[in-house]
Amino acid sequence: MATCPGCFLPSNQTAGIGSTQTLALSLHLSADRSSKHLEYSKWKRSPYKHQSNVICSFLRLDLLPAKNGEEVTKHFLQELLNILLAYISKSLNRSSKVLDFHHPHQLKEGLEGFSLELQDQPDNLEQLLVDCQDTLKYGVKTAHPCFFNQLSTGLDIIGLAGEWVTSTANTNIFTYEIAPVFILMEDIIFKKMHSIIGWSEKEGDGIFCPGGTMSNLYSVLLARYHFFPRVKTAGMLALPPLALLTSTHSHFSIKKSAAVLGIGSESVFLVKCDERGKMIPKELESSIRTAKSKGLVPFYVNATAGTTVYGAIDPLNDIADICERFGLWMHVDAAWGGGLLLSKRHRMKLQGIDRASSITWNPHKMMGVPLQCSVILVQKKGLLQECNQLCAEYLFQPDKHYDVSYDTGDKSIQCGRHVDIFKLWLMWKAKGSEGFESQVNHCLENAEYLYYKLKSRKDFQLVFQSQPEHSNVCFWYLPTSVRNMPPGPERDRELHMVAPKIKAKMMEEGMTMIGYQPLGDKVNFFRCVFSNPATQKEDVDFLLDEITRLGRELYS
Ligand code: ABU
Repeated sequence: MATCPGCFLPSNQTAGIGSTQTLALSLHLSADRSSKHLEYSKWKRSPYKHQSNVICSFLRLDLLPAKNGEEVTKHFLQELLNILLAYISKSLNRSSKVLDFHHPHQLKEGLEGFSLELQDQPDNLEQLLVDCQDTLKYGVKTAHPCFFNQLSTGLDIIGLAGEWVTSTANTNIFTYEIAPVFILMEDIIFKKMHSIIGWSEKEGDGIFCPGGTMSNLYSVLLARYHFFPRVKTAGMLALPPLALLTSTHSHFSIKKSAAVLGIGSESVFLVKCDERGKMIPKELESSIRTAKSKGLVPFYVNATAGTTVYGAIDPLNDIADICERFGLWMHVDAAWGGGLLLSKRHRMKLQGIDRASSITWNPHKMMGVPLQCSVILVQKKGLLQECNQLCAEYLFQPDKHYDVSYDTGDKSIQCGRHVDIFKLWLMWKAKGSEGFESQVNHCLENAEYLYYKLKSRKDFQLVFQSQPEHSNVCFWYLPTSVRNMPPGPERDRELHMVAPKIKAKMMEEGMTMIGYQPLGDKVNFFRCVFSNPATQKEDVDFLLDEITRLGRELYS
Protein backbone atom coordinates (compact mmCIF):
# COMPACT_ATOMS: atom_id res chain seq x y z
CA MET A 1 0.00 0.00 0.00
CA ALA A 2 1.53 3.36 -1.04
CA THR A 3 1.70 5.89 1.79
CA CYS A 4 2.28 9.59 1.91
CA PRO A 5 5.96 10.17 2.83
CA GLY A 6 5.10 13.11 5.06
CA CYS A 7 2.37 11.45 7.08
CA PHE A 8 1.26 7.97 7.94
CA LEU A 9 -1.74 7.71 5.69
CA PRO A 10 -2.21 5.71 2.54
CA SER A 11 -1.96 8.22 -0.38
CA ASN A 12 -5.52 7.58 -1.51
CA GLN A 13 -6.78 8.80 1.87
CA THR A 14 -4.93 12.10 1.78
CA ALA A 15 -5.89 13.17 -1.74
CA GLY A 16 -8.22 16.11 -1.78
CA ILE A 17 -7.89 17.02 1.88
CA GLY A 18 -7.46 20.78 1.99
CA SER A 19 -5.49 22.74 4.55
CA THR A 20 -3.53 25.93 5.03
CA GLN A 21 0.19 25.86 5.65
CA THR A 22 -0.24 26.68 9.31
CA LEU A 23 -2.96 24.19 10.01
CA ALA A 24 -2.15 20.60 10.53
CA LEU A 25 -4.63 17.89 10.02
CA SER A 26 -4.57 15.07 12.51
CA LEU A 27 -6.18 11.91 11.57
CA HIS A 28 -6.76 9.95 14.71
CA LEU A 29 -7.73 6.36 14.64
CA SER A 30 -9.51 5.14 17.68
CA ALA A 31 -7.90 2.31 19.58
CA ASP A 32 -10.03 -0.37 17.95
CA ARG A 33 -9.58 1.36 14.56
CA SER A 34 -13.28 0.96 13.82
CA SER A 35 -14.05 4.65 13.58
CA LYS A 36 -11.98 7.43 12.09
CA HIS A 37 -12.36 11.04 12.94
CA LEU A 38 -10.60 14.13 11.71
CA GLU A 39 -9.23 16.75 14.00
CA TYR A 40 -7.49 20.04 13.26
CA SER A 41 -4.69 21.23 15.45
CA LYS A 42 -2.68 24.39 15.12
CA TRP A 43 0.99 23.81 14.66
CA LYS A 44 2.96 26.72 13.42
CA ARG A 45 5.45 24.65 11.50
CA SER A 46 6.36 21.15 10.65
CA PRO A 47 8.99 19.71 8.32
CA TYR A 48 6.63 16.94 7.31
CA LYS A 49 4.50 18.46 4.64
CA HIS A 50 2.36 16.39 2.36
CA GLN A 51 2.46 17.44 -1.30
CA SER A 52 -0.89 19.20 -0.85
CA ASN A 53 0.49 20.94 2.28
CA VAL A 54 -1.59 18.70 4.46
CA ILE A 55 0.08 17.32 7.51
CA CYS A 56 -1.55 14.25 8.84
CA SER A 57 -0.76 12.54 12.06
CA PHE A 58 -1.60 9.58 14.14
CA LEU A 59 -1.42 9.10 17.84
CA ARG A 60 0.77 6.85 19.95
CA LEU A 61 -2.08 4.34 20.17
CA ASP A 62 -1.81 3.74 16.41
CA LEU A 63 1.71 2.39 16.84
CA LEU A 64 2.49 -1.22 17.60
CA PRO A 65 1.26 -3.12 19.53
CA ALA A 66 -1.96 -1.74 17.95
CA LYS A 67 -3.59 -4.12 15.55
CA ASN A 68 -2.24 -3.44 12.04
CA GLY A 69 0.16 -0.91 13.58
CA GLU A 70 3.20 -1.99 11.51
CA GLU A 71 2.74 0.61 8.78
CA VAL A 72 2.33 3.59 11.11
CA THR A 73 5.21 2.36 13.26
CA LYS A 74 7.43 1.95 10.22
CA HIS A 75 6.71 5.44 8.96
CA PHE A 76 7.13 6.99 12.37
CA LEU A 77 10.53 5.37 12.82
CA GLN A 78 11.58 6.16 9.26
CA GLU A 79 10.71 9.82 9.80
CA LEU A 80 12.68 9.74 13.03
CA LEU A 81 15.62 8.20 11.21
CA ASN A 82 15.49 11.04 8.66
CA ILE A 83 15.65 13.55 11.50
CA LEU A 84 18.61 11.75 13.07
CA LEU A 85 20.47 11.46 9.78
CA ALA A 86 19.98 15.16 9.07
CA TYR A 87 21.26 15.94 12.56
CA ILE A 88 24.33 13.72 12.19
CA SER A 89 25.21 15.28 8.82
CA LYS A 90 24.79 18.74 10.28
CA SER A 91 26.92 17.85 13.29
CA LEU A 92 29.77 16.90 10.98
CA ASN A 93 29.38 19.91 8.71
CA ARG A 94 32.06 22.44 9.63
CA SER A 95 29.99 25.39 8.44
CA SER A 96 27.15 24.54 10.82
CA LYS A 97 27.14 25.69 14.42
CA VAL A 98 28.18 23.58 17.39
CA LEU A 99 25.34 25.04 19.41
CA ASP A 100 22.38 27.38 19.20
CA PHE A 101 22.63 28.75 22.71
CA HIS A 102 19.58 29.86 24.71
CA HIS A 103 19.37 30.78 28.36
CA PRO A 104 17.40 28.41 30.64
CA HIS A 105 14.48 30.85 30.97
CA GLN A 106 14.17 31.09 27.17
CA LEU A 107 13.95 27.32 26.79
CA LYS A 108 11.51 27.11 29.70
CA GLU A 109 9.29 29.76 28.18
CA GLY A 110 9.21 27.86 24.87
CA LEU A 111 10.78 28.68 21.53
CA GLU A 112 9.08 28.74 18.11
CA GLY A 113 6.47 26.20 19.12
CA PHE A 114 8.89 24.05 21.11
CA SER A 115 7.37 23.69 24.56
CA LEU A 116 8.75 21.61 27.40
CA GLU A 117 5.43 21.70 29.25
CA LEU A 118 3.38 18.50 29.56
CA GLN A 119 -0.38 18.40 28.99
CA ASP A 120 -3.16 16.01 29.98
CA GLN A 121 -4.08 15.42 26.34
CA PRO A 122 -1.71 13.37 24.17
CA ASP A 123 0.20 15.03 21.37
CA ASN A 124 0.14 13.32 18.00
CA LEU A 125 3.08 11.59 16.36
CA GLU A 126 3.77 14.51 14.06
CA GLN A 127 4.25 16.78 17.05
CA LEU A 128 6.47 14.20 18.73
CA LEU A 129 8.72 14.17 15.66
CA VAL A 130 8.92 17.96 15.74
CA ASP A 131 9.79 17.72 19.45
CA CYS A 132 12.58 15.24 18.68
CA GLN A 133 13.93 17.56 16.02
CA ASP A 134 13.75 20.61 18.32
CA THR A 135 15.39 18.74 21.18
CA LEU A 136 18.38 18.11 18.95
CA LYS A 137 18.28 21.63 17.49
CA TYR A 138 18.61 23.34 20.88
CA GLY A 139 21.14 20.86 22.23
CA VAL A 140 24.90 20.82 21.71
CA LYS A 141 26.44 18.96 18.78
CA THR A 142 29.08 17.04 20.67
CA ALA A 143 30.04 15.19 17.48
CA HIS A 144 31.04 18.43 15.76
CA PRO A 145 34.76 18.50 14.87
CA CYS A 146 35.02 21.85 16.69
CA PHE A 147 33.55 20.66 20.00
CA PHE A 148 36.52 20.57 22.38
CA ASN A 149 34.64 21.10 25.62
CA GLN A 150 34.55 17.62 27.15
CA LEU A 151 36.53 14.40 27.39
CA SER A 152 33.69 12.51 25.67
CA THR A 153 33.14 13.81 22.16
CA GLY A 154 32.33 12.54 18.67
CA LEU A 155 29.66 10.15 17.45
CA ASP A 156 30.65 6.71 16.27
CA ILE A 157 28.03 5.40 13.83
CA ILE A 158 28.62 1.75 14.73
CA GLY A 159 28.40 2.66 18.41
CA LEU A 160 25.15 4.48 17.68
CA ALA A 161 23.81 1.41 15.90
CA GLY A 162 24.82 -0.61 18.94
CA GLU A 163 22.88 1.70 21.23
CA TRP A 164 19.81 1.39 18.99
CA VAL A 165 20.03 -2.39 19.08
CA THR A 166 20.47 -2.27 22.86
CA SER A 167 17.40 -0.06 23.30
CA THR A 168 15.39 -2.29 21.01
CA ALA A 169 16.36 -5.36 23.02
CA ASN A 170 15.40 -3.33 26.12
CA THR A 171 16.61 -5.84 28.62
CA ASN A 172 18.32 -5.70 31.98
CA ILE A 173 21.77 -7.14 32.45
CA PHE A 174 21.51 -8.78 35.86
CA THR A 175 20.92 -12.37 34.76
CA TYR A 176 21.92 -14.71 31.94
CA GLU A 177 18.26 -15.68 31.87
CA ILE A 178 17.21 -12.39 30.25
CA ALA A 179 20.48 -11.15 28.70
CA PRO A 180 22.39 -14.26 27.56
CA VAL A 181 24.28 -12.69 24.66
CA PHE A 182 25.12 -9.44 26.41
CA ILE A 183 26.40 -11.24 29.51
CA LEU A 184 28.79 -13.33 27.42
CA MET A 185 29.92 -10.26 25.52
CA GLU A 186 30.81 -8.62 28.85
CA ASP A 187 32.88 -11.67 29.70
CA ILE A 188 34.74 -11.48 26.38
CA ILE A 189 35.42 -7.74 26.70
CA PHE A 190 36.65 -8.06 30.30
CA LYS A 191 39.09 -10.79 29.23
CA LYS A 192 40.28 -8.53 26.41
CA MET A 193 40.79 -5.59 28.75
CA HIS A 194 42.55 -7.74 31.37
CA SER A 195 44.98 -9.01 28.76
CA ILE A 196 45.64 -5.48 27.44
CA ILE A 197 46.40 -4.39 31.01
CA GLY A 198 48.72 -7.37 31.46
CA TRP A 199 46.78 -9.39 34.03
CA SER A 200 47.08 -13.17 33.74
CA GLU A 201 44.15 -15.26 32.54
CA LYS A 202 43.55 -16.49 36.07
CA GLU A 203 43.11 -12.98 37.37
CA GLY A 204 40.59 -10.30 36.78
CA ASP A 205 36.95 -9.45 37.06
CA GLY A 206 34.85 -6.41 36.33
CA ILE A 207 31.49 -4.77 36.09
CA PHE A 208 30.05 -2.00 33.91
CA CYS A 209 29.10 1.09 35.89
CA PRO A 210 27.21 4.27 35.15
CA GLY A 211 30.28 6.49 34.73
CA GLY A 212 33.80 6.91 36.09
CA THR A 213 32.67 8.34 39.41
CA MET A 214 30.74 5.16 40.13
CA SER A 215 33.69 3.03 39.00
CA ASN A 216 35.90 4.90 41.46
CA LEU A 217 33.28 4.47 44.19
CA TYR A 218 33.43 0.71 43.58
CA SER A 219 37.20 0.77 43.97
CA VAL A 220 37.00 2.31 47.45
CA LEU A 221 34.17 -0.03 48.44
CA LEU A 222 36.15 -3.08 47.31
CA ALA A 223 39.38 -1.99 48.94
CA ARG A 224 37.59 -1.42 52.24
CA TYR A 225 35.85 -4.79 52.04
CA HIS A 226 39.13 -6.51 51.13
CA PHE A 227 40.79 -5.26 54.33
CA PHE A 228 37.70 -5.15 56.57
CA PRO A 229 35.13 -7.70 55.34
CA ARG A 230 33.05 -7.29 58.52
CA VAL A 231 32.02 -3.84 57.31
CA LYS A 232 29.44 -5.44 55.01
CA THR A 233 27.38 -6.73 57.90
CA ALA A 234 28.53 -4.80 60.97
CA GLY A 235 28.91 -1.43 59.26
CA MET A 236 31.11 1.37 60.51
CA LEU A 237 31.55 -0.21 63.94
CA ALA A 238 33.80 -2.78 62.28
CA LEU A 239 36.21 -0.12 61.10
CA PRO A 240 39.15 1.80 62.52
CA PRO A 241 39.42 5.45 61.40
CA LEU A 242 40.49 5.12 57.77
CA ALA A 243 42.56 7.25 55.39
CA LEU A 244 42.64 7.38 51.59
CA LEU A 245 45.34 8.98 49.48
CA THR A 246 45.02 10.62 46.10
CA SER A 247 46.73 13.49 44.32
CA THR A 248 45.70 17.15 44.35
CA HIS A 249 45.01 16.86 40.60
CA SER A 250 42.90 13.71 40.87
CA HIS A 251 39.17 13.52 40.19
CA PHE A 252 36.76 14.75 42.85
CA SER A 253 35.04 11.36 42.86
CA ILE A 254 37.63 9.95 45.27
CA LYS A 255 36.58 12.49 47.90
CA LYS A 256 32.96 11.93 46.99
CA SER A 257 33.40 8.17 47.47
CA ALA A 258 34.83 8.75 50.94
CA ALA A 259 31.83 10.94 51.76
CA VAL A 260 29.28 8.47 50.34
CA LEU A 261 30.83 5.47 52.07
CA GLY A 262 30.82 7.12 55.47
CA ILE A 263 34.62 7.41 55.64
CA GLY A 264 34.38 11.19 55.38
CA SER A 265 35.94 13.55 52.88
CA GLU A 266 38.31 14.85 55.57
CA SER A 267 39.90 11.40 55.63
CA VAL A 268 41.18 11.90 52.09
CA PHE A 269 44.81 13.04 52.01
CA LEU A 270 45.66 15.08 48.94
CA VAL A 271 49.20 14.31 47.84
CA LYS A 272 51.25 17.07 46.21
CA CYS A 273 51.98 16.99 42.49
CA ASP A 274 54.80 18.33 40.34
CA GLU A 275 54.30 21.23 37.92
CA ARG A 276 52.81 18.85 35.33
CA GLY A 277 50.17 17.51 37.72
CA LYS A 278 51.83 14.16 38.46
CA MET A 279 51.78 12.78 41.99
CA ILE A 280 55.19 13.05 43.70
CA PRO A 281 56.01 9.59 45.15
CA LYS A 282 58.01 11.02 48.08
CA GLU A 283 55.02 13.17 48.99
CA LEU A 284 52.83 10.07 48.91
CA GLU A 285 55.11 8.37 51.41
CA SER A 286 55.14 11.37 53.67
CA SER A 287 51.31 11.69 53.48
CA ILE A 288 50.97 8.02 54.46
CA ARG A 289 53.19 8.64 57.47
CA THR A 290 51.24 11.79 58.40
CA ALA A 291 47.95 9.86 58.25
CA LYS A 292 49.40 7.16 60.49
CA SER A 293 50.77 9.68 62.94
CA LYS A 294 47.23 11.05 63.31
CA GLY A 295 45.98 7.62 64.32
CA LEU A 296 44.35 6.87 60.98
CA VAL A 297 44.70 3.63 59.04
CA PRO A 298 45.65 4.27 55.40
CA PHE A 299 44.28 1.50 53.18
CA TYR A 300 43.82 2.91 49.69
CA VAL A 301 45.84 4.93 47.18
CA ASN A 302 44.37 6.29 43.97
CA ALA A 303 46.84 6.92 41.17
CA THR A 304 45.49 8.77 38.14
CA ALA A 305 46.31 7.85 34.56
CA GLY A 306 45.11 10.95 32.75
CA THR A 307 44.01 13.72 35.10
CA THR A 308 40.89 15.59 34.07
CA VAL A 309 42.51 18.96 33.43
CA TYR A 310 46.20 18.41 32.60
CA GLY A 311 45.91 14.81 31.36
CA ALA A 312 48.80 13.94 33.68
CA ILE A 313 49.75 10.34 34.35
CA ASP A 314 51.03 9.53 37.83
CA PRO A 315 54.22 7.43 38.11
CA LEU A 316 52.42 4.12 38.46
CA ASN A 317 55.40 1.87 39.15
CA ASP A 318 56.74 4.13 41.91
CA ILE A 319 53.30 4.31 43.47
CA ALA A 320 52.90 0.53 43.20
CA ASP A 321 56.23 0.10 45.04
CA ILE A 322 55.00 2.29 47.87
CA CYS A 323 51.63 0.52 48.05
CA GLU A 324 53.40 -2.83 48.22
CA ARG A 325 55.71 -1.62 50.95
CA PHE A 326 52.87 -0.26 53.10
CA GLY A 327 50.40 -3.01 52.19
CA LEU A 328 47.87 -0.65 50.57
CA TRP A 329 45.28 -1.15 47.84
CA MET A 330 46.38 0.57 44.63
CA HIS A 331 43.61 1.82 42.38
CA VAL A 332 44.34 3.43 39.00
CA ASP A 333 41.77 5.90 37.78
CA ALA A 334 42.39 5.45 34.05
CA ALA A 335 38.93 6.72 33.11
CA TRP A 336 40.59 9.06 30.62
CA GLY A 337 43.99 7.45 30.12
CA GLY A 338 42.84 3.84 29.69
CA GLY A 339 42.42 4.34 25.95
CA LEU A 340 46.19 4.92 25.63
CA LEU A 341 46.71 1.24 26.42
CA LEU A 342 45.44 0.48 22.92
CA SER A 343 48.31 2.39 21.30
CA LYS A 344 51.74 0.80 20.95
CA ARG A 345 53.14 4.34 20.74
CA HIS A 346 51.59 5.55 23.99
CA ARG A 347 50.89 2.56 26.21
CA MET A 348 54.28 2.68 27.94
CA LYS A 349 53.11 5.90 29.61
CA LEU A 350 50.94 3.65 31.80
CA GLN A 351 53.74 1.25 32.76
CA GLY A 352 52.93 -0.34 36.10
CA ILE A 353 49.16 -0.34 35.61
CA ASP A 354 49.20 -4.15 35.75
CA ARG A 355 50.22 -3.85 39.42
CA ALA A 356 46.95 -2.14 40.33
CA SER A 357 44.35 -3.94 42.45
CA SER A 358 41.58 -2.15 40.56
CA ILE A 359 41.27 0.09 37.52
CA THR A 360 38.64 2.51 36.24
CA TRP A 361 38.46 2.73 32.45
CA ASN A 362 35.88 4.70 30.47
CA PRO A 363 35.55 3.52 26.86
CA HIS A 364 33.14 6.45 26.39
CA LYS A 365 36.09 8.83 26.57
CA MET A 366 39.20 8.19 24.46
CA MET A 367 37.72 5.18 22.66
CA GLY A 368 34.71 7.20 21.51
CA VAL A 369 32.01 4.73 22.58
CA PRO A 370 28.66 6.54 22.90
CA LEU A 371 27.86 7.60 26.46
CA GLN A 372 27.91 5.88 28.70
CA CYS A 373 30.38 3.06 28.93
CA SER A 374 32.55 2.74 32.01
CA VAL A 375 34.06 -0.22 33.80
CA ILE A 376 35.68 -1.08 37.10
CA LEU A 377 38.24 -3.84 36.61
CA VAL A 378 39.35 -5.81 39.66
CA GLN A 379 42.42 -8.00 39.80
CA LYS A 380 41.17 -10.35 42.53
CA LYS A 381 38.55 -12.73 41.13
CA GLY A 382 35.46 -13.19 43.26
CA LEU A 383 35.89 -10.02 45.31
CA LEU A 384 33.14 -8.07 43.54
CA GLN A 385 30.72 -10.91 44.16
CA GLU A 386 31.68 -11.37 47.82
CA CYS A 387 31.57 -7.69 48.57
CA ASN A 388 28.23 -6.91 46.95
CA GLN A 389 26.15 -10.06 46.72
CA LEU A 390 22.91 -10.30 48.67
CA CYS A 391 21.46 -13.27 46.76
CA ALA A 392 17.96 -11.89 46.13
CA GLU A 393 15.95 -15.06 45.69
CA TYR A 394 13.60 -13.71 43.07
CA LEU A 395 16.49 -13.04 40.67
CA PHE A 396 19.47 -15.19 41.56
CA GLN A 397 17.93 -18.59 42.23
CA PRO A 398 20.79 -21.08 42.76
CA ASP A 399 18.77 -23.97 41.29
CA LYS A 400 18.42 -22.62 37.74
CA HIS A 401 19.03 -25.06 34.90
CA TYR A 402 22.13 -23.25 33.55
CA ASP A 403 25.53 -22.25 34.96
CA VAL A 404 24.50 -19.52 37.40
CA SER A 405 27.99 -18.05 37.58
CA TYR A 406 26.78 -16.16 34.49
CA ASP A 407 24.16 -14.36 36.60
CA THR A 408 26.61 -11.52 37.17
CA GLY A 409 24.15 -8.94 38.50
CA ASP A 410 24.86 -9.56 42.18
CA LYS A 411 28.40 -8.20 41.71
CA SER A 412 26.82 -4.81 41.29
CA ILE A 413 25.52 -2.36 43.89
CA GLN A 414 22.64 -1.67 41.52
CA CYS A 415 19.80 -4.00 40.69
CA GLY A 416 18.64 -2.88 37.25
CA ARG A 417 21.44 -1.91 34.89
CA HIS A 418 21.54 -0.52 31.38
CA VAL A 419 23.31 -2.71 28.84
CA ASP A 420 26.47 -0.76 28.02
CA ILE A 421 28.42 -3.62 26.52
CA PHE A 422 26.91 -4.08 23.08
CA LYS A 423 27.99 -0.77 21.51
CA LEU A 424 31.56 -1.37 22.72
CA TRP A 425 31.58 -4.95 21.48
CA LEU A 426 30.17 -3.92 18.08
CA MET A 427 32.71 -1.11 17.72
CA TRP A 428 35.55 -3.49 18.58
CA LYS A 429 34.23 -5.84 15.87
CA ALA A 430 34.06 -2.99 13.37
CA LYS A 431 37.47 -1.43 14.10
CA GLY A 432 39.49 -4.23 15.56
CA SER A 433 42.06 -3.22 18.18
CA GLU A 434 44.00 -1.61 15.30
CA GLY A 435 41.17 0.77 14.57
CA PHE A 436 41.11 1.94 18.18
CA GLU A 437 44.87 2.32 18.08
CA SER A 438 44.85 4.65 15.09
CA GLN A 439 41.97 6.63 16.58
CA VAL A 440 43.93 7.20 19.79
CA ASN A 441 47.09 8.10 17.85
CA HIS A 442 45.15 10.56 15.72
CA CYS A 443 43.82 12.37 18.81
CA LEU A 444 47.28 12.66 20.32
CA GLU A 445 48.67 13.95 17.02
CA ASN A 446 46.07 16.72 17.09
CA ALA A 447 47.16 17.58 20.64
CA GLU A 448 50.80 17.70 19.55
CA TYR A 449 49.88 19.94 16.62
CA LEU A 450 48.06 22.37 18.95
CA TYR A 451 50.93 22.30 21.43
CA TYR A 452 53.51 23.33 18.81
CA LYS A 453 51.19 25.98 17.36
CA LEU A 454 50.75 27.53 20.80
CA LYS A 455 54.45 27.39 21.51
CA SER A 456 55.13 29.53 18.45
CA ARG A 457 52.57 32.24 19.29
CA LYS A 458 53.10 35.37 21.39
CA ASP A 459 49.41 35.89 22.05
CA PHE A 460 49.09 32.48 23.75
CA GLN A 461 50.90 30.98 26.71
CA LEU A 462 51.09 27.31 27.63
CA VAL A 463 50.23 26.50 31.25
CA PHE A 464 53.25 24.20 31.38
CA GLN A 465 56.02 24.10 28.84
CA SER A 466 56.58 20.38 28.33
CA GLN A 467 54.66 18.38 25.76
CA PRO A 468 51.42 16.90 27.20
CA GLU A 469 51.38 13.16 27.80
CA HIS A 470 47.72 12.82 26.90
CA SER A 471 45.54 14.86 24.54
CA ASN A 472 44.93 17.72 27.01
CA VAL A 473 46.51 21.04 26.05
CA CYS A 474 46.17 23.84 28.59
CA PHE A 475 46.80 27.48 27.71
CA TRP A 476 45.97 31.13 28.24
CA TYR A 477 45.02 33.61 25.56
CA LEU A 478 46.87 36.88 26.23
CA PRO A 479 45.19 40.03 24.96
CA THR A 480 47.72 42.76 24.21
CA SER A 481 46.69 44.69 27.34
CA VAL A 482 47.47 41.67 29.55
CA ARG A 483 50.65 40.85 27.67
CA ASN A 484 51.98 44.32 28.43
CA MET A 485 51.39 44.03 32.18
CA PRO A 486 54.19 42.95 34.53
CA PRO A 487 53.65 39.61 36.30
CA GLY A 488 51.77 39.96 39.58
CA PRO A 489 48.33 39.93 41.19
CA GLU A 490 46.94 42.69 38.97
CA ARG A 491 47.85 40.84 35.79
CA ASP A 492 46.45 37.61 37.28
CA ARG A 493 43.17 39.37 38.06
CA GLU A 494 42.87 40.56 34.47
CA LEU A 495 43.94 37.23 32.98
CA HIS A 496 41.45 35.36 35.18
CA MET A 497 38.59 37.12 33.38
CA VAL A 498 39.80 36.52 29.82
CA ALA A 499 38.75 32.88 29.31
CA PRO A 500 35.20 33.27 30.79
CA LYS A 501 34.60 36.37 28.66
CA ILE A 502 35.77 34.66 25.48
CA LYS A 503 33.83 31.50 26.30
CA ALA A 504 30.60 33.47 26.86
CA LYS A 505 30.89 35.11 23.44
CA MET A 506 31.96 31.83 21.87
CA MET A 507 28.80 30.15 23.14
CA GLU A 508 26.57 33.00 21.98
CA GLU A 509 28.05 32.69 18.46
CA GLY A 510 28.16 28.91 18.63
CA MET A 511 30.90 28.02 16.12
CA THR A 512 33.18 26.17 18.55
CA MET A 513 33.31 25.24 22.22
CA ILE A 514 36.18 24.77 24.66
CA GLY A 515 36.30 24.54 28.47
CA TYR A 516 38.19 26.62 31.02
CA GLN A 517 38.93 26.45 34.73
CA PRO A 518 41.35 27.72 37.36
CA LEU A 519 43.61 25.14 39.00
CA GLY A 520 45.65 25.58 42.18
CA ASP A 521 47.44 28.90 41.90
CA LYS A 522 46.73 29.16 38.14
CA VAL A 523 44.04 31.62 37.10
CA ASN A 524 41.40 30.61 34.53
CA PHE A 525 42.92 28.93 31.50
CA PHE A 526 41.56 27.03 28.52
CA ARG A 527 41.72 23.25 28.40
CA CYS A 528 41.53 21.74 24.94
CA VAL A 529 40.98 17.99 24.77
CA PHE A 530 40.91 15.70 21.75
CA SER A 531 38.82 12.54 21.65
CA ASN A 532 36.81 13.10 18.48
CA PRO A 533 38.25 11.20 15.50
CA ALA A 534 36.43 13.65 13.19
CA THR A 535 38.59 16.55 14.38
CA GLN A 536 41.39 17.52 11.98
CA LYS A 537 44.24 20.02 12.07
CA GLU A 538 42.10 22.58 10.22
CA ASP A 539 39.72 22.49 13.22
CA VAL A 540 42.60 23.18 15.58
CA ASP A 541 43.55 26.18 13.42
CA PHE A 542 39.93 27.31 13.47
CA LEU A 543 39.80 27.13 17.27
CA LEU A 544 42.85 29.36 17.60
CA ASP A 545 41.51 31.77 14.97
CA GLU A 546 38.20 31.98 16.82
CA ILE A 547 39.79 32.63 20.21
CA THR A 548 41.98 35.31 18.65
CA ARG A 549 39.07 36.93 16.81
CA LEU A 550 36.80 36.94 19.87
CA GLY A 551 39.66 38.11 22.08
CA ARG A 552 40.45 41.01 19.75
CA GLU A 553 36.80 42.03 19.59
CA LEU A 554 36.52 41.98 23.38
CA TYR A 555 39.82 43.66 24.13
CA SER A 556 40.28 46.13 21.27
N1 ABU B 1 35.32 13.61 34.79
C1 ABU B 1 34.30 13.46 33.87
C2 ABU B 1 34.43 14.24 32.57
C3 ABU B 1 35.01 15.57 32.67
C4 ABU B 1 35.08 16.30 31.37
O1 ABU B 1 34.52 15.86 30.37
O2 ABU B 1 35.70 17.34 31.34
